[in-house]
Amino acid sequence: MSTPTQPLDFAGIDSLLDEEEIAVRATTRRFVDDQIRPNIANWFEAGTVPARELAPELGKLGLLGMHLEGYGCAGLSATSYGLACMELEAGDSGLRSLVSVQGSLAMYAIWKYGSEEQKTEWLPRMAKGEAIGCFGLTEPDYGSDPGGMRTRARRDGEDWILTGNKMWITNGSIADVAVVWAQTDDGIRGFVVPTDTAGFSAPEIKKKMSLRASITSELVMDSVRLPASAVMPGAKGLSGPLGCLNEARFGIVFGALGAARDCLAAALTYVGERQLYGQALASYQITQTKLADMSVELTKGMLLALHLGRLKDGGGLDHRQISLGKLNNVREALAIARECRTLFGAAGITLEYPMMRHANNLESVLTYEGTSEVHQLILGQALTGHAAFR
Ligand code: TGC
Ligand code: FAD
Repeated sequence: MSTPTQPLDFAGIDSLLDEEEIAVRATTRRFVDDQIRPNIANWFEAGTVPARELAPELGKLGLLGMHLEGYGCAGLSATSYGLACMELEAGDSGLRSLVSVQGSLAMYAIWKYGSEEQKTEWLPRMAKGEAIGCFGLTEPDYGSDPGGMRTRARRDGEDWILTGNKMWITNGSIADVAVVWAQTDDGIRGFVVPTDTAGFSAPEIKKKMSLRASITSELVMDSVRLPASAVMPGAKGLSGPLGCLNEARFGIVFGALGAARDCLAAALTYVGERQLYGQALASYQITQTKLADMSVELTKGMLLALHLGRLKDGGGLDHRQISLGKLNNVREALAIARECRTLFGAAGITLEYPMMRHANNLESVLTYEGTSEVHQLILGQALTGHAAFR
């Protein structure tokens, strides 16, 4: 029997988790409490994050590529991975991004589509956080519509010559290896590109108001010469990169709720302490209405995330169900972050409290991994049979 008394788990959803899931969550939460919370406001303000130092720590905890089997990866369940994402994003969406891009995009691409040589070369070091990966799909003119990408790889004898620009690439400037998607005579293919290859550069994008504790970059590929072995044999066509996005989107379904939970936790403490008109802010009906509604949305989002996790672990999760989860949970998390911010008045706009930082981060989360409109269109197509993208 669960008791509905935990403010942040009102429905007693914890009782649905198994021992492994609770242990992964506790370990990740401790890491975030010890290493992220004391520093995150400063990193966010400075627009930086010590990703190279954090990666080996995350690797030691088994959080990099944690849902993959073999090659030094932890081989844990999808639900455990989701719960870890939730704790990481309770710290900051930038931290979850670091882990998502490493494990669900760069490592997953190599794990799923790469040659044995590519897997043994990169995956063990990436799992340890000794090598960092990035995932280059988006281009300046092709974000929601990656099928139109202009980056091209052409054959030159046995070699490939890769030319083009990718935009908004998480971890780009610090990556040791870039998974880059390009048009070829044989359709869209993925390439494993060591970032020290001549002609490859990754200037960092600055002046961001969101995901400030995350590195975002452009990838410039100026006739990058690659050996024949650089292409990933298992991916042909857009379904290759989209298959990786399914993994990262799944993590976000849980992750976004971590940011929302962190905001609600801060708000519950604050409204109990803040005195207005001689009474605690918590004692007013309008405050309680806000808190109740946010608790309802957090609970619904968590039930949805857990259900999708169970489907994924059972092997029966459809990518359109992931779209449903990503659309709902990011949208509601952003609404919760903004609503919590109102409860703090002016104090809510500072980095003393997490709401504004989470809300600003969630603007990126709403956009990346498929914008909310793209996920609405995916659901619209599933519901009606009509594709309305074009
Ligand atoms: P469409 O014709 O529908 O599909 C092309 C081929 O792909 C297959 N497919 C999928 N396969 C696996 N998983 C999915 N989710 C799939 N969706 C479609 C489809 O069956 C087809 O296969 P085939 O064999 O017939 O060729 O493609 P479309 O060009 O009409 O595009 C559809 C659309 C809109 C769904 C897609 O382009 C899309 O999802 N756009 C959004 C792009 C996006 O999400 N980009 C994210 C970039 S990475 C990122 O943001 C990282 S942020 C990370 C962080 O910091 O956390
Ligand atoms: P656009 O596609 O230009 O969209 C603009 C607007 O038009 C949006 O509201 C969109 O929903 C809407 N729209 C698009 N198509 C339609 C349509 N058919 N009908 C109606 N409305 C439509 N990409 C990577 O490849 N790798 C990364 O690591 C990565 N990291 C990122 C990190 C950050 C911080 C951010 C912000 C982005 C990152 N991205 C990454 C890019 C991200 O995936 C794209 O920004 C996203 O896919 C949207 O593309 P766009 O920005 O070009 O917007």
